[in-house]
Amino acid sequence: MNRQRQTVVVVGLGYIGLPTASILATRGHTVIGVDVNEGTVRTINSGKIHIVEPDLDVLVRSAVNSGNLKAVTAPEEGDAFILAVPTPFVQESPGHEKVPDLSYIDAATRSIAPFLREGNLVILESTSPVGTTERIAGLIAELRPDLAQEGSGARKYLSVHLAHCPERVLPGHILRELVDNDRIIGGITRVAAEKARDLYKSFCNGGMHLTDARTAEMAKLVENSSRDVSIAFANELSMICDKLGINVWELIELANRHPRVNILQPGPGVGGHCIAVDPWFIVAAAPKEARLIRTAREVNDAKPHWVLDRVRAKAERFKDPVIGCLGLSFKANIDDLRESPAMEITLELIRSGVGRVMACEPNIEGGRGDLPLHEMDEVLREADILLVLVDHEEFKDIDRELLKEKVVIDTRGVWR
Ligand code: SAJ
Repeated sequence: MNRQRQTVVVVGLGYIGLPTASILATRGHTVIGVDVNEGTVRTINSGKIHIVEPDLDVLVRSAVNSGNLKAVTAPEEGDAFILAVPTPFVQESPGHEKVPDLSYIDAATRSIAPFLREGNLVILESTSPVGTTERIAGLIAELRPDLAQEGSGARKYLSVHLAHCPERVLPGHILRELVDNDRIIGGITRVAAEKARDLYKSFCNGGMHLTDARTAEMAKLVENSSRDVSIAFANELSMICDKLGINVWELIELANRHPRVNILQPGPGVGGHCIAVDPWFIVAAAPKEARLIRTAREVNDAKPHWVLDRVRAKAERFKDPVIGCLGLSFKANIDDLRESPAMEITLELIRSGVGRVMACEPNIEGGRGDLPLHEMDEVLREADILLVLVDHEEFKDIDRELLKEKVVIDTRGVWR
């Protein structure tokens, strides 16, 4: 393992940047964490965290206490720079295409450019469309012509080393996966990939797979698209089975007994900030060719509307229906509401006045904005329609006797 200590500047202290900065600091590197949000910087410097992730608080506290991690609002000089900023998409109105928004990456690049020195390593970790690492190289060459070798194509002969090393950790298990997962490391040059590998080796036990930057960018997009397509297949099956009067959960269980079949689980839609976003980057780059990837996105995005139609149809039977929404987060046993289909469905039920909505989210205390939350017992007592939106552990052991008088719409197969 390479133990060479470096000064690492990590730009963006969110779900990926903060754990990465902290783990680097606890492995002996001097880490300068940069975030534009002053509140975030203050929180981290006091040894606390602004996001929810198991054990991250302990890691950050130990990194800050060691003196190796400090958070600041503007970059400084260092040996290596890691960019871990968001890459959302913007909805373009004319063709309703969704295109990647690279403004955070551009801003991060501009912010580090004045501090770059010859021989520095710059790593892009943010999930990015193919060509983004080259774009960063171009931007650096433009902003710092002194770092581009005279008379050459600036991108190719930049005297800083550039690599893409996409993050692949699963929210809820970030600290374990940061250490154990394999890494794909795509360098603009081979030397860049090797330098990035040496840095990751200081905390990562997984395999290191070196490639070029474009392949690494595409690999990350493909991983999440592959999962999206598989979930879309399960979601489509659930709608077909509903029409044909077949229990989709039993069907999938049986089909998965085939040695080469592994169907995923249907749900109310696909949430989170990754799988529902990244496939669009492929569609935007190759709209004619990416037909399956696009359709999968559309199938998954349409699922919440299908669920809403089913609730509306059942609600018609009641004069003043009480609808109990069980779960709001984007997946089981977390409190993260980003792009959550459960949240989308619950808010739409409230907005369209289908009935009185009682929402229950065991992982969140109190309420969420103007959405009051209820205890599970209360919802089970009062609801006419029980809508299961997330397969939280708490819902699995509910006494089936309590469900007998209810209309149950179980989008996750919790009570299959
Ligand atoms: N879901 C289903 N059915 C399934 C599996 C998932 O409906 O069988 C839904 C979930 O309920 C959730 C959504 O899909 O709404 C996404 O959840 P997830 O657990 O599949 O993935 P994320 O978004 O938490 O994390 C993914 C991971 N990617 C892959 O597994 C290929 C993670 O490794 C990535 O690092 C992360 O995206 C990311 O940051 O890109």
